[in-house]
Amino acid sequence: MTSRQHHRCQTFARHILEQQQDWHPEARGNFSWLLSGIVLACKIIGEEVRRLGLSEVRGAAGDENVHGEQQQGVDVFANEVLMECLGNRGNVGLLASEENEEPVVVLECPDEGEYIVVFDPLDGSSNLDVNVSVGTIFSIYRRTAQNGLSTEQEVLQPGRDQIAAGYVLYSSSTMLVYSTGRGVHGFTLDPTIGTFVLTHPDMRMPERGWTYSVNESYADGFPPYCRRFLHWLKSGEDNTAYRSRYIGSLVADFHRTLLLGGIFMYPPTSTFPEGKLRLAYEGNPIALLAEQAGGLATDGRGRILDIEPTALHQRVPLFVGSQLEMQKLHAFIEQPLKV
Ligand code: AHM
Ligand code: MG
Repeated sequence: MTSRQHHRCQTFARHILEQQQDWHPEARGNFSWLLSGIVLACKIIGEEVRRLGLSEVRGAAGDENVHGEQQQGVDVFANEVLMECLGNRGNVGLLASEENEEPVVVLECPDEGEYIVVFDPLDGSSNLDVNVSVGTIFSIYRRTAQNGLSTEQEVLQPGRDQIAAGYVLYSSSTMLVYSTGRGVHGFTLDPTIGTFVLTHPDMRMPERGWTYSVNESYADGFPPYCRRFLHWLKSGEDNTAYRSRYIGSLVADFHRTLLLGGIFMYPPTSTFPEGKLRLAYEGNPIALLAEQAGGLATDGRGRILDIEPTALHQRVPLFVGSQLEMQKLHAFIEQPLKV
């Protein structure tokens, strides 16, 4: 077998199976079946995203297409595809989406519906009009099976209890990056065989980077510690020479930070005093991946993964990146980093 053929056989499904055999030999394959639902949904979403530029195929939400049918926003489409592909797995109890007000109960009984999947179906979708990368973010919890909890309370678990998290980045190539708490692994969709193959095993975020990523147009409304940190990043002090990179699409901005190190920030602003990003759909899954890759993620006070959530759609300031930049940020906050 040539090395190319060998490489193509290292598929996501095989990787999951091997992990299961190594860590959970008793497992019956339920979790793998759930992940395959996410993979299927993301392939369908990725295909739709790729065809978006063909405006006669899909216009803006609310428009009519050539057949006189109402157009659906691609984010609504992505939400429906994930709901469908996960709702029929037979082991998902609850689905919570950034697009839905309330969680959806798929299987009432926790013995059958043992998993909770939380997702942002198409993050950064406003960028699609200008052909910029977007992503799907997901996070998986186990049902706690405690009596008397409402559906929302069941979903409101701290990020440290995630049993898996990841994202799919729809870009020049489509990439799936995930963690089950045993490192971070990246797979690239090979379009010729329609399969995700392992291209980035055991991803590590560099100890430091040379890039900072923040929407600096809001800087006047950032907290003073954040403005001081920005000043340091740009000052060249301590032999630093940082570059600024901001796409405005979290999955893409985080993916770069994961590969190259540095820091991504969405601090509190005057418009969003609690930050703009959502704890459940964005903060927690990204924080799990960052920590598993050797980086850090905080809200400026403490670890994102330790926040006890109080509402499904709650927002959170997000600072995530390499050890060095995160330590330096916290020196400006004068809040020792307790992680
Ligand atoms: P969305 O969930 O409405 O798509 O918003 C989330 C996006 C993130 O992808 C990105 O990090 C952020 O919004 C950018 O916000 P801003 O335009 O304020 O910089
Ligand atoms: Mg989002």
